[in-house]
Amino acid sequence: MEEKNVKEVALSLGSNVGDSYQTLLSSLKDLSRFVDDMKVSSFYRTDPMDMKYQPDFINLAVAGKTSISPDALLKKVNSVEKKYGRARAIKYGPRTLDIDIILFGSEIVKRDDLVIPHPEFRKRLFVIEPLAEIAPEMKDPVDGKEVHEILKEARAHFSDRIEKL
Ligand code: PH2
Ligand code: MG
Ligand code: MG
Repeated sequence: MEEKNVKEVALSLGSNVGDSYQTLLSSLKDLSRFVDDMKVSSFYRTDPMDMKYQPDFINLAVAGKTSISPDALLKKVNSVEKKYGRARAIKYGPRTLDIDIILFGSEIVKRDDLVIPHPEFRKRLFVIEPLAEIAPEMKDPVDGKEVHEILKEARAHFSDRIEKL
């Protein structure tokens, strides 16, 4: 593996249908097959955002290294979502497993099927709070801010409940 092609990636995982805790725990094993030096945050119970009237979510973050492309990573995380029977009838609605790519090294991707950095992560405490636990110094390539700074700003603006399990 060529060192220069290794990128640091951040993923956000969430579930609010079925046995969310078990689904998330089990999906981490799948992720560890293609995310190297994987770090896993605490699990958090979080208020649903965007679509309020749905069950609470369990969210966590994963950080690690990879030498595959953003597209290859997207395919792999999509296949893990599918393995746990992901059905997504409604945008922002309930799901058995959602795995979002939040950051991918310094890459900026803007396509219909993939946007990196994740377009909404800066206002989602359920993404930033867990990520700050395991990768506080990871940088948002758009403005160079580090995750701990993004968290400080998000805490000043948002108060959605997130509770460490
Ligand atoms: N995911 C959404 C919409 N709203 N709210 C919480 N708390 N956690 C999520 O993972 C989440 C959400 C769409 O992906
Ligand atoms: Mg998603
Ligand atoms: Mg999502």
